[in-house]
Amino acid sequence: EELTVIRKFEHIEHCLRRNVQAHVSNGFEDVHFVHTSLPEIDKDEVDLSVEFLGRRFDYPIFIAGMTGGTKGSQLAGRINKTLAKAAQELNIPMGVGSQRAMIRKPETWESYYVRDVAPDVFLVGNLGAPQFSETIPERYGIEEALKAVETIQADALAIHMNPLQESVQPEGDTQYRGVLNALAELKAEFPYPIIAKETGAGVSMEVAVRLESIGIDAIDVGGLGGTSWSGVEYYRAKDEMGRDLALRFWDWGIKTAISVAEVRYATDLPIIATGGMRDGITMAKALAMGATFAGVALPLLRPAVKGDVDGVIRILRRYIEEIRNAMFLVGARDVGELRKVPLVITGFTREWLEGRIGLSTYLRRR
Ligand code: FMN
Repeated sequence: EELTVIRKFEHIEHCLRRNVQAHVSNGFEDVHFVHTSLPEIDKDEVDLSVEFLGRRFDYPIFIAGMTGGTKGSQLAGRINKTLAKAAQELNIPMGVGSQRAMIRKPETWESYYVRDVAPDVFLVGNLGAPQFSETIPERYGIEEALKAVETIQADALAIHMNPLQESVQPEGDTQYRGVLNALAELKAEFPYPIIAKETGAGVSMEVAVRLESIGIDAIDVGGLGGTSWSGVEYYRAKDEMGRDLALRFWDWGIKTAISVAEVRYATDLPIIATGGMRDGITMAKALAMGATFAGVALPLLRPAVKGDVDGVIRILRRYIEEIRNAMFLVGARDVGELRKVPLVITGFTREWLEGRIGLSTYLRRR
């Protein structure tokens, strides 16, 4: 019972103390804008707002879910409230971390609760896909999903798909049988939007098509190239076998840039491009490729553990100004226009996409 709680605490420690990022890029270095010497717009008129699930947001950045339910609840509560204050100030959405600890120990609910400091923020709850597997006798269903959303007055629920992380940790939940079916049943009854999210290994077009077919409302691609959960598990491993396995799979997955292209090509779902998004030019590329948001987790953790709201906002404002500048330099007045600017795709990303999708069709209709 204590395990889930302690595990989350260890994750945060390793994320702060070690390098837990992928050793490979998220692919956006293969995506190029074409500089425009005559943008024919004023930089001041660039509008960064986006629409998502019926709401308007001032900026195309999503604070990805990280925590909740850690030991004593103090640390997690501080992180979530700090992120929430920044999200409220900027009018951008945010997620909380896995609410499994809260389902098990309802008294930890306050560590996920941010409505007192962020009354208007678009808040996304979080549960894990394996908990819905038919293999688990006490599997989650609509009751747990409602509890996750309503206890914290969230606006939507994220279901994280993390088979990579679970498969390389000793106590991992590697039951994934019947998850799609369970999510289809949940979606049919559940009154809130559901976002399916990966956690660092990316979503393929085949998976995206299945998620769209059961009515999932959006996909956070959570691609390879940022935080590596195998990396985190490598540091947590208890023996050599565990370390070897985690190390071998450290860079497993679909890069974020590639995942965005695949999901955009194969579905009409709104996309959150998370995974190694560390600057505004990269974020602008993700938006141009068809994402509605760039999602960020790890870079915000350090100021958030200190309760440094200004520190979180400073990082986000830097991204925002870099996105704005990139949009000006390609003559895009808003994110809609950004999706129509020419993009050049080279290297590994081009090769991958040529093998998997109609690259020119995708580039035309992204
Ligand atoms: N994703 C989840 O869906 N549930 C979680 O509980 C969760 N916990 C996380 C804790 C930490 C400390 C970090 C850094 C990430 C966590 N994530 C979790 C994954 C992030 O939402 C995100 O998908 C991933 O870290 C990639 O983004 P990044 O490269 O910007 O960190």
